[in-house]
Amino acid sequence: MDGFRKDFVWGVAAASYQVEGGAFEDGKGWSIWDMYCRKPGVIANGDTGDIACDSYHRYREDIRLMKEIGVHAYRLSISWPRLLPSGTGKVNEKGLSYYDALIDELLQNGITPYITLFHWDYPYELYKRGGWLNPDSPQWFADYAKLVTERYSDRVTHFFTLNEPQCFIGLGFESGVHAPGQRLSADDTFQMAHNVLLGHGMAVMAMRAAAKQPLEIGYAPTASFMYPLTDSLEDIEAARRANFSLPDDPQSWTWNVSWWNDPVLLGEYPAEGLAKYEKYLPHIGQDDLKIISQPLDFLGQNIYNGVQVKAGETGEPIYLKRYTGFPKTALNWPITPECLYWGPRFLYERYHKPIYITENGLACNDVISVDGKVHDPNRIDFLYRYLRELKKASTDGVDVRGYFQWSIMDNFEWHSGYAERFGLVYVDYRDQTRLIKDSGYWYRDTIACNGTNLI
Ligand code: GCO
Repeated sequence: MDGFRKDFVWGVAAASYQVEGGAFEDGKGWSIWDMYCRKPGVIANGDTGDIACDSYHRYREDIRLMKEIGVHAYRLSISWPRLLPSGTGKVNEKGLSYYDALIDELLQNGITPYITLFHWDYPYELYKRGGWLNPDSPQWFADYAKLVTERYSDRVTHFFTLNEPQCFIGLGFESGVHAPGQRLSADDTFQMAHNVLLGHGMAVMAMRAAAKQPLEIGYAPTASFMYPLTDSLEDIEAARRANFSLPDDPQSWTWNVSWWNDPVLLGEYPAEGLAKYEKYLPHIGQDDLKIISQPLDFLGQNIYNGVQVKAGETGEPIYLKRYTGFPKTALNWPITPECLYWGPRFLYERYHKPIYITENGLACNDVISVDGKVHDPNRIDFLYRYLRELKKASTDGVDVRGYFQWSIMDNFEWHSGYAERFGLVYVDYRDQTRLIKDSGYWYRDTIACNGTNLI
């Protein structure tokens, strides 16, 4: 294929806690993020998601802006404790109605909703019961997935189960810089990870059973992707090896692709990890892998950056140092467009699943200029370079179905609070006014020509 498929999905993404606000309205229960943000000193500037972008009230305006940009799809997440204030049991009808209205508004504007079930705002009541360590936690998640499906699958057909398990386990329970801010042992984090994966599989089963029409279900992990220094077979193999290998440190093991993807897509934990982490692993039940590897329709993948690799003497990956002055974003993340070619390619070659890029973007120090506009040439340049790589992947035969830019608007960037601006739309938090940035108009033009401008 030359370039992107004709029905390529051009989307934008956001997540409930980062944009909604309405944190204590209409019967919503507390999430671990509502709690965590109240802890002194953990979030930049003492920010919270209590109000965020106030999308709980302003979603119509948000959707109007999406329409102006011309996006085909919106990847949103549902706040679990808004639907189930205690995480299980009693349902909050007002919470359900909020997403009814949001979905209907999207559909009326010709924008397809892609729903992520869980983007980190875990119900606090379940956390008090042990959260993902509780043996019932997979079932809790499956019950929630069933509720979502029963309510919305008449209108919504695309779902992702989990967003970035690497982060919500690694940052939440290993390094402790995200909610709930714990530092647990490797025994605990491996147990949690297994329960999370079981939860994913059980949710998929529950959704297929409750669906009112055939659904397309995927998963949205993240990764930093290694890309080869040259096109030599040796360098490519070294980069592939690096991408699917596992970290040695059991206290910081969650940053990897294969422990999270192989069980889901290949039905087995990677042998390297089974050997390396043997003494920390939980009991893995006989049918567990069958449950975890429920057939999926596609793989979602969040990709922001990567590391260049070359082959050493015996083919081993050598991670290359970046040159002085290497391009970086406002968050000091390296700008490495090649990861949007090699990431999808390596994933496709290993898992043979259609791919959506579920997140990609950058933080810039955007300001409203004297002319009243937001000029963000760095974001345009970044998106141009990254999307050009993704287009090349598609041309080279990788089944890339769509791309969700992160994010439709500036929002609550976790422990960085509102200090980092990731949006195509600028948000003035003093009064919640929204302004499409130059990059938003550039994205509109790119969508309009299906990426033929990416040369
Ligand atoms: C993710 C993150 C998003 C972040 C974005 C920028 O899914 O990666 O959780 O919520 O805001 O990645 O850091």
